[in-house]
Amino acid sequence: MTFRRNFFATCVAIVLSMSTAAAQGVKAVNAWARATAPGQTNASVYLDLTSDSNAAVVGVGSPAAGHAALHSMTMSDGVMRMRALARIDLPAGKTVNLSQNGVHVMLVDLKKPLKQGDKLPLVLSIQSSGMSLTTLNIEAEVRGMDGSPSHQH
Ligand SMILES: [Cu+2]
Repeated sequence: MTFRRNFFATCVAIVLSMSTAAAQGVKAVNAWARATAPGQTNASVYLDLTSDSNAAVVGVGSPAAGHAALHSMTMSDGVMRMRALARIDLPAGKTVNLSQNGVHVMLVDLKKPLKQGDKLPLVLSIQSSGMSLTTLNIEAEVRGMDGSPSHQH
């Protein structure tokens, strides 16, 4: 079983690295997530995105999680509300911060806990203004658990 699992993980890694390159003109920096608390199986990932031309993030995935989604979060009357987003627009030349406004990447069903210093792989689907789709592979840095508490769903 161990061998089969490792073999599968290697295949996924190769496929992901082959689809890199692409997503011309879109830069992702400062990608990070908090280390998970014991028993926590979901995580929010934050990053800053800048596109040379009008584009949008239209999907997200991660080999480290069973499911990934684009989310927005708002507080109203002290209650945290989460909403799935179909897309995050990236206006030309403007840096979009996922974290301000509560927009984040949500990972659900983490395959293992996130520990400080880990690299967390993410694959973003980017749609250009010409409607073509490309993928952008990034690695988020796992930071310590200090700071505001991560939310649960
Ligand atoms: Cu969320």
